[in-house]
Amino acid sequence: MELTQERLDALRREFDSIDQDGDGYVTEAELRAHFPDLPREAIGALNSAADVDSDGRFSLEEFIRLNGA
Ligand SMILES: [Ca+2]
Ligand SMILES: [Ca+2]
Repeated sequence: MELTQERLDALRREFDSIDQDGDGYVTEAELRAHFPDLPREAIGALNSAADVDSDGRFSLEEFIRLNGA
């Protein structure tokens, strides 16, 4: 699936809204704060699958990849 510019912009906005301290990375704590109803195991699974470079947080690039890039 090819990402349109529009879709990329929407993902970037979503990423920015989850990245509460604005450091350009989404941590597990920020994910949990943004999705309070998500069970802990789901976030753990999400993390291991999507954290490509295993630094324990999401970059925008990883977030975009996670969402179908
Ligand atoms: Ca952050
Ligand atoms: Ca990472």
